[in-house]
Amino acid sequence: MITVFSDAHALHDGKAELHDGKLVTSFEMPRRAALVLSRVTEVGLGPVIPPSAFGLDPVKRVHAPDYVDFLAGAWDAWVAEHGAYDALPFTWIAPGMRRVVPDHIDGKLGYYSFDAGTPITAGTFQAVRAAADVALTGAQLVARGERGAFALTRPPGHHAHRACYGGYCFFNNAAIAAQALRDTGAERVCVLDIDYHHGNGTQDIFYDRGDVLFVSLHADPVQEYPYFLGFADETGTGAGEGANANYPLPFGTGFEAWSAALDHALARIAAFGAEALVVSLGVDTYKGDPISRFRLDTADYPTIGGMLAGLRLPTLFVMEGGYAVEAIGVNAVGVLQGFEA
Ligand code: Q9C
Ligand code: ZN
Repeated sequence: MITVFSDAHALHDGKAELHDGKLVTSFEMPRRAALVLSRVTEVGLGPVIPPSAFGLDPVKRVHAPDYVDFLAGAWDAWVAEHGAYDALPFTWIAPGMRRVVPDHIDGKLGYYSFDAGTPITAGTFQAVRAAADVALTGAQLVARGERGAFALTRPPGHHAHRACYGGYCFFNNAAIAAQALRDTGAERVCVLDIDYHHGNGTQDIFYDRGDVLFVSLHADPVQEYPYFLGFADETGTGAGEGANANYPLPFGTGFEAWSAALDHALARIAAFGAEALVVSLGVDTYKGDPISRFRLDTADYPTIGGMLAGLRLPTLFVMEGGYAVEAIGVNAVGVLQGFEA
Protein backbone atom coordinates (compact mmCIF):
# COMPACT_ATOMS: atom_id res chain seq x y z
CA MET A 1 0.00 0.00 0.00
CA ILE A 2 1.25 3.48 -0.86
CA THR A 3 1.60 5.97 2.01
CA VAL A 4 1.36 9.69 1.31
CA PHE A 5 3.30 11.82 3.77
CA SER A 6 4.57 15.39 4.10
CA ASP A 7 7.23 16.64 6.54
CA ALA A 8 5.30 19.92 6.70
CA HIS A 9 3.05 18.41 9.40
CA ALA A 10 5.81 19.23 11.91
CA LEU A 11 5.27 22.96 11.32
CA HIS A 12 2.13 22.63 13.45
CA ASP A 13 3.53 22.23 16.95
CA GLY A 14 1.13 23.43 19.62
CA LYS A 15 2.45 23.96 23.12
CA ALA A 16 -0.57 23.49 25.34
CA GLU A 17 -4.27 22.73 25.56
CA LEU A 18 -6.88 23.26 28.23
CA HIS A 19 -7.36 19.82 29.80
CA ASP A 20 -9.10 19.04 33.10
CA GLY A 21 -8.91 22.72 34.05
CA LYS A 22 -5.18 23.01 33.43
CA LEU A 23 -2.97 24.06 30.53
CA VAL A 24 -1.05 20.88 29.74
CA THR A 25 1.36 19.84 26.96
CA SER A 26 -0.61 19.20 23.76
CA PHE A 27 -1.47 15.53 23.29
CA GLU A 28 -1.52 16.08 19.53
CA MET A 29 2.20 16.40 18.71
CA PRO A 30 4.55 16.00 15.71
CA ARG A 31 6.05 12.81 17.15
CA ARG A 32 2.76 11.03 16.45
CA ALA A 33 3.15 11.23 12.67
CA ALA A 34 6.89 10.55 12.84
CA LEU A 35 6.25 7.29 14.70
CA VAL A 36 3.52 6.15 12.31
CA LEU A 37 5.87 6.85 9.40
CA SER A 38 8.72 4.89 10.96
CA ARG A 39 6.40 1.94 11.51
CA VAL A 40 5.32 2.13 7.84
CA THR A 41 8.95 1.79 6.75
CA GLU A 42 9.87 -0.72 9.48
CA VAL A 43 7.25 -3.24 8.28
CA GLY A 44 7.78 -2.46 4.59
CA LEU A 45 4.16 -1.48 4.02
CA GLY A 46 5.04 -0.01 0.63
CA PRO A 47 6.32 3.19 -1.03
CA VAL A 48 6.12 6.52 0.79
CA ILE A 49 5.45 9.43 -1.56
CA PRO A 50 5.09 13.20 -1.04
CA PRO A 51 1.78 14.92 -1.83
CA SER A 52 1.03 16.86 -5.00
CA ALA A 53 -0.09 20.49 -4.61
CA PHE A 54 -3.84 20.83 -5.21
CA GLY A 55 -4.28 24.41 -4.01
CA LEU A 56 -7.24 25.59 -1.94
CA ASP A 57 -10.08 25.02 -4.43
CA PRO A 58 -10.74 21.40 -3.37
CA VAL A 59 -10.52 22.53 0.28
CA LYS A 60 -13.22 25.14 -0.40
CA ARG A 61 -15.53 22.39 -1.72
CA VAL A 62 -16.13 21.52 1.96
CA HIS A 63 -14.95 24.61 3.89
CA ALA A 64 -16.38 28.15 3.74
CA PRO A 65 -14.10 30.62 1.92
CA ASP A 66 -14.18 33.11 4.82
CA TYR A 67 -13.08 30.33 7.21
CA VAL A 68 -10.15 29.40 4.95
CA ASP A 69 -9.16 33.08 4.71
CA PHE A 70 -9.39 33.42 8.50
CA LEU A 71 -7.04 30.44 9.02
CA ALA A 72 -4.61 31.84 6.45
CA GLY A 73 -4.27 35.11 8.36
CA ALA A 74 -4.94 34.11 11.97
CA TRP A 75 -1.32 33.73 13.11
CA ASP A 76 -0.19 37.10 11.75
CA ALA A 77 -3.22 38.84 13.24
CA TRP A 78 -2.59 37.17 16.61
CA VAL A 79 1.12 38.06 16.63
CA ALA A 80 0.37 41.68 15.76
CA GLU A 81 -1.96 41.89 18.77
CA HIS A 82 -0.24 39.68 21.35
CA GLY A 83 3.18 38.45 20.22
CA ALA A 84 4.62 35.24 18.82
CA TYR A 85 3.09 32.59 21.11
CA ASP A 86 0.29 30.08 20.46
CA ALA A 87 -3.20 31.47 19.82
CA LEU A 88 -6.05 29.95 21.85
CA PRO A 89 -9.70 31.08 21.88
CA PHE A 90 -11.47 31.69 25.17
CA THR A 91 -15.07 32.62 24.42
CA TRP A 92 -17.77 31.25 22.12
CA ILE A 93 -21.24 32.01 20.80
CA ALA A 94 -23.90 30.55 23.13
CA PRO A 95 -27.66 30.32 22.45
CA GLY A 96 -29.18 33.78 22.73
CA MET A 97 -26.07 35.55 21.46
CA ARG A 98 -25.53 36.81 17.92
CA ARG A 99 -23.48 35.38 15.12
CA VAL A 100 -21.54 38.49 14.01
CA VAL A 101 -17.94 38.30 12.78
CA PRO A 102 -15.80 40.35 15.19
CA ASP A 103 -13.01 42.60 13.92
CA HIS A 104 -10.63 41.67 16.74
CA ILE A 105 -8.60 38.47 16.41
CA ASP A 106 -9.62 37.32 19.94
CA GLY A 107 -13.27 37.43 18.90
CA LYS A 108 -12.57 35.85 15.52
CA LEU A 109 -10.82 32.88 17.19
CA GLY A 110 -14.00 32.19 19.18
CA TYR A 111 -16.25 32.77 16.18
CA TYR A 112 -14.40 30.17 14.08
CA SER A 113 -13.78 27.50 16.77
CA PHE A 114 -15.49 25.37 19.41
CA ASP A 115 -12.86 24.52 22.02
CA ALA A 116 -9.69 25.66 23.80
CA GLY A 117 -7.70 22.55 22.97
CA THR A 118 -6.60 23.54 19.50
CA PRO A 119 -3.76 26.09 19.36
CA ILE A 120 -2.84 27.98 16.20
CA THR A 121 0.95 28.22 15.84
CA ALA A 122 3.36 29.86 13.40
CA GLY A 123 3.27 26.94 10.96
CA THR A 124 -0.31 25.76 11.42
CA PHE A 125 -1.64 26.99 8.10
CA GLN A 126 1.24 25.50 6.12
CA ALA A 127 0.76 22.19 7.95
CA VAL A 128 -2.99 22.00 7.42
CA ARG A 129 -2.61 22.84 3.72
CA ALA A 130 -0.05 20.05 3.40
CA ALA A 131 -2.40 17.63 5.21
CA ALA A 132 -5.18 18.47 2.74
CA ASP A 133 -2.75 17.79 -0.11
CA VAL A 134 -1.82 14.46 1.48
CA ALA A 135 -5.50 13.48 1.66
CA LEU A 136 -6.15 14.67 -1.91
CA THR A 137 -3.14 12.76 -3.24
CA GLY A 138 -4.42 9.65 -1.51
CA ALA A 139 -7.88 10.19 -3.00
CA GLN A 140 -6.33 10.49 -6.45
CA LEU A 141 -4.49 7.18 -6.00
CA VAL A 142 -7.74 5.46 -5.09
CA ALA A 143 -9.64 7.17 -7.92
CA ARG A 144 -6.98 5.90 -10.33
CA GLY A 145 -7.44 2.30 -9.27
CA GLU A 146 -5.42 1.58 -6.12
CA ARG A 147 -7.31 -0.83 -3.88
CA GLY A 148 -5.98 0.93 -0.79
CA ALA A 149 -3.92 4.01 0.09
CA PHE A 150 -2.81 5.61 3.33
CA ALA A 151 -2.94 9.40 3.80
CA LEU A 152 -0.71 9.94 6.83
CA THR A 153 -2.31 13.26 7.74
CA ARG A 154 -1.42 15.48 10.65
CA PRO A 155 -2.97 17.50 12.18
CA PRO A 156 -6.11 15.36 12.13
CA GLY A 157 -9.34 16.57 10.56
CA HIS A 158 -12.61 14.91 11.54
CA HIS A 159 -13.71 17.45 14.18
CA ALA A 160 -13.42 20.39 11.73
CA HIS A 161 -16.78 21.70 10.47
CA ARG A 162 -17.41 23.69 7.32
CA ALA A 163 -16.49 26.92 9.12
CA CYS A 164 -14.97 26.09 12.48
CA TYR A 165 -12.04 24.28 14.05
CA GLY A 166 -11.60 22.28 17.24
CA GLY A 167 -10.48 18.91 18.61
CA TYR A 168 -6.97 19.43 17.16
CA CYS A 169 -8.54 19.73 13.66
CA PHE A 170 -8.57 22.62 11.15
CA PHE A 171 -9.19 21.23 7.66
CA ASN A 172 -11.33 18.11 7.49
CA ASN A 173 -8.93 15.93 5.52
CA ALA A 174 -11.33 12.97 5.22
CA ALA A 175 -14.22 15.16 4.05
CA ILE A 176 -11.97 16.90 1.53
CA ALA A 177 -10.90 13.50 0.20
CA ALA A 178 -14.48 12.18 0.06
CA GLN A 179 -15.61 15.27 -1.85
CA ALA A 180 -12.68 14.88 -4.25
CA LEU A 181 -13.71 11.26 -4.90
CA ARG A 182 -17.23 12.50 -5.72
CA ASP A 183 -15.81 15.19 -7.98
CA THR A 184 -13.64 12.72 -9.89
CA GLY A 185 -16.36 10.23 -10.71
CA ALA A 186 -17.62 8.23 -7.73
CA GLU A 187 -21.42 8.56 -7.54
CA ARG A 188 -21.63 7.45 -3.92
CA VAL A 189 -18.94 7.59 -1.27
CA CYS A 190 -18.88 6.44 2.35
CA VAL A 191 -16.86 7.90 5.20
CA LEU A 192 -16.43 5.39 8.02
CA ASP A 193 -15.05 7.02 11.18
CA ILE A 194 -13.44 4.65 13.69
CA ASP A 195 -11.67 7.28 15.81
CA TYR A 196 -12.65 7.11 19.52
CA HIS A 197 -14.30 10.53 19.25
CA HIS A 198 -17.36 11.31 17.15
CA GLY A 199 -16.51 12.86 13.77
CA ASN A 200 -18.79 15.84 14.33
CA GLY A 201 -17.24 17.92 11.57
CA THR A 202 -17.56 15.25 8.90
CA GLN A 203 -21.12 14.45 9.95
CA ASP A 204 -22.16 18.09 9.78
CA ILE A 205 -20.50 18.69 6.39
CA PHE A 206 -22.44 15.85 4.76
CA TYR A 207 -25.58 15.83 6.92
CA ASP A 208 -27.98 17.03 4.22
CA ARG A 209 -26.48 14.95 1.41
CA GLY A 210 -27.57 11.57 0.13
CA ASP A 211 -24.44 10.95 -1.95
CA VAL A 212 -22.06 10.65 1.02
CA LEU A 213 -22.88 8.16 3.78
CA PHE A 214 -21.30 9.00 7.13
CA VAL A 215 -20.95 6.17 9.66
CA SER A 216 -19.20 6.61 13.02
CA LEU A 217 -18.31 4.37 15.99
CA HIS A 218 -17.35 6.44 19.01
CA ALA A 219 -17.63 7.14 22.72
CA ASP A 220 -21.17 8.16 23.68
CA PRO A 221 -21.46 11.96 23.66
CA VAL A 222 -23.35 11.84 26.97
CA GLN A 223 -19.97 10.84 28.46
CA GLU A 224 -17.30 12.09 26.09
CA TYR A 225 -16.06 14.93 23.89
CA PRO A 226 -17.38 16.44 21.62
CA TYR A 227 -20.52 16.05 23.83
CA PHE A 228 -22.89 17.98 21.56
CA LEU A 229 -23.12 15.73 18.49
CA GLY A 230 -22.88 12.01 17.73
CA PHE A 231 -26.15 10.62 19.15
CA ALA A 232 -27.85 7.59 17.63
CA ASP A 233 -30.94 9.54 16.55
CA GLU A 234 -28.92 11.71 14.12
CA THR A 235 -29.83 10.04 10.82
CA GLY A 236 -29.43 12.88 8.31
CA THR A 237 -31.76 15.55 6.97
CA GLY A 238 -33.48 16.33 3.66
CA ALA A 239 -31.78 14.49 0.81
CA GLY A 240 -29.39 13.12 3.45
CA GLU A 241 -32.10 11.42 5.53
CA GLY A 242 -30.87 7.86 6.20
CA ALA A 243 -27.29 8.66 5.11
CA ASN A 244 -25.90 9.20 8.61
CA ALA A 245 -25.39 6.46 11.18
CA ASN A 246 -23.91 6.84 14.67
CA TYR A 247 -22.88 4.03 17.00
CA PRO A 248 -22.29 5.62 20.42
CA LEU A 249 -20.61 3.20 22.84
CA PRO A 250 -20.01 3.51 26.61
CA PHE A 251 -16.74 4.07 28.48
CA GLY A 252 -14.93 0.77 28.92
CA THR A 253 -16.04 -0.71 25.58
CA GLY A 254 -13.77 -3.60 24.56
CA PHE A 255 -13.26 -5.28 21.20
CA GLU A 256 -16.20 -7.67 21.48
CA ALA A 257 -18.82 -4.93 21.71
CA TRP A 258 -16.86 -2.59 19.44
CA SER A 259 -16.49 -5.16 16.64
CA ALA A 260 -20.18 -6.10 16.92
CA ALA A 261 -20.99 -2.44 16.22
CA LEU A 262 -18.51 -2.46 13.33
CA ASP A 263 -20.21 -5.54 11.85
CA HIS A 264 -23.51 -3.69 11.94
CA ALA A 265 -21.92 -0.60 10.39
CA LEU A 266 -20.32 -2.63 7.59
CA ALA A 267 -23.70 -4.13 6.63
CA ARG A 268 -25.04 -0.58 6.48
CA ILE A 269 -22.21 0.50 4.18
CA ALA A 270 -22.59 -2.54 1.90
CA ALA A 271 -26.32 -1.76 1.49
CA PHE A 272 -25.60 1.88 0.56
CA GLY A 273 -23.74 0.92 -2.61
CA ALA A 274 -20.70 3.16 -2.20
CA GLU A 275 -18.09 3.17 -4.97
CA ALA A 276 -15.29 4.24 -2.62
CA LEU A 277 -14.61 4.21 1.11
CA VAL A 278 -12.76 6.79 3.19
CA VAL A 279 -11.76 5.55 6.65
CA SER A 280 -11.14 8.16 9.34
CA LEU A 281 -8.49 6.09 11.09
CA GLY A 282 -8.09 7.03 14.73
CA VAL A 283 -6.41 4.59 17.08
CA ASP A 284 -7.38 6.39 20.28
CA THR A 285 -9.68 3.41 20.91
CA TYR A 286 -6.53 1.73 22.29
CA LYS A 287 -6.65 0.71 25.98
CA GLY A 288 -3.47 2.70 26.69
CA ASP A 289 -4.68 5.99 25.23
CA PRO A 290 -4.18 8.81 27.76
CA ILE A 291 -7.36 10.78 26.90
CA SER A 292 -9.73 7.94 25.92
CA ARG A 293 -11.67 5.18 27.66
CA PHE A 294 -12.15 2.24 25.29
CA ARG A 295 -10.24 -1.01 25.76
CA LEU A 296 -9.03 -2.17 22.33
CA ASP A 297 -5.74 -4.06 22.23
CA THR A 298 -2.88 -3.96 19.70
CA ALA A 299 -3.88 -7.39 18.32
CA ASP A 300 -7.36 -6.05 17.48
CA TYR A 301 -6.17 -3.54 14.86
CA PRO A 302 -5.19 -6.04 12.13
CA THR A 303 -8.54 -7.75 12.73
CA ILE A 304 -10.26 -4.43 12.04
CA GLY A 305 -8.27 -4.04 8.82
CA GLY A 306 -9.41 -7.49 7.71
CA MET A 307 -13.03 -6.66 8.44
CA LEU A 308 -12.77 -3.44 6.39
CA ALA A 309 -11.20 -5.33 3.48
CA GLY A 310 -14.31 -7.51 3.40
CA LEU A 311 -16.25 -4.59 1.90
CA ARG A 312 -14.13 -4.98 -1.25
CA LEU A 313 -14.16 -1.24 -1.89
CA PRO A 314 -11.36 1.05 -3.04
CA THR A 315 -10.31 2.43 0.35
CA LEU A 316 -8.47 5.54 1.48
CA PHE A 317 -7.26 5.53 5.07
CA VAL A 318 -6.91 9.03 6.55
CA MET A 319 -5.05 9.36 9.86
CA GLU A 320 -7.00 10.94 12.72
CA GLY A 321 -6.38 10.54 16.49
CA GLY A 322 -4.29 8.29 18.74
CA TYR A 323 -2.32 9.69 21.68
CA ALA A 324 -0.61 6.66 23.21
CA VAL A 325 2.38 7.80 21.21
CA GLU A 326 4.59 4.74 21.74
CA ALA A 327 1.83 2.45 20.38
CA ILE A 328 0.40 4.66 17.63
CA GLY A 329 2.62 3.26 14.86
CA VAL A 330 2.00 -0.40 15.62
CA ASN A 331 -1.74 0.13 16.03
CA ALA A 332 -2.37 2.34 12.98
CA VAL A 333 -0.16 0.33 10.64
CA GLY A 334 -1.68 -2.85 12.08
CA VAL A 335 -5.03 -1.86 10.54
CA LEU A 336 -3.35 -1.39 7.15
CA GLN A 337 -1.51 -4.71 7.39
CA GLY A 338 -4.75 -6.46 8.28
CA PHE A 339 -6.44 -4.82 5.29
CA GLU A 340 -3.76 -6.12 2.94
CA ALA A 341 -3.48 -9.62 4.41
N1 Q9C B 1 -9.95 16.77 28.78
C1 Q9C B 1 -8.98 13.64 17.81
O1 Q9C B 1 -8.84 12.53 18.27
N2 Q9C B 1 -9.87 17.15 24.08
N3 Q9C B 1 -9.28 14.70 18.57
C2 Q9C B 1 -10.41 16.35 25.11
C3 Q9C B 1 -10.61 16.66 27.53
C4 Q9C B 1 -10.36 16.96 22.76
C5 Q9C B 1 -9.45 14.56 20.00
C6 Q9C B 1 -9.67 16.60 26.39
C7 Q9C B 1 -9.95 15.68 22.12
C8 Q9C B 1 -9.94 15.79 20.63
C9 Q9C B 1 -8.77 13.89 16.36
ZN1 ZN C 1 -10.09 11.01 18.59
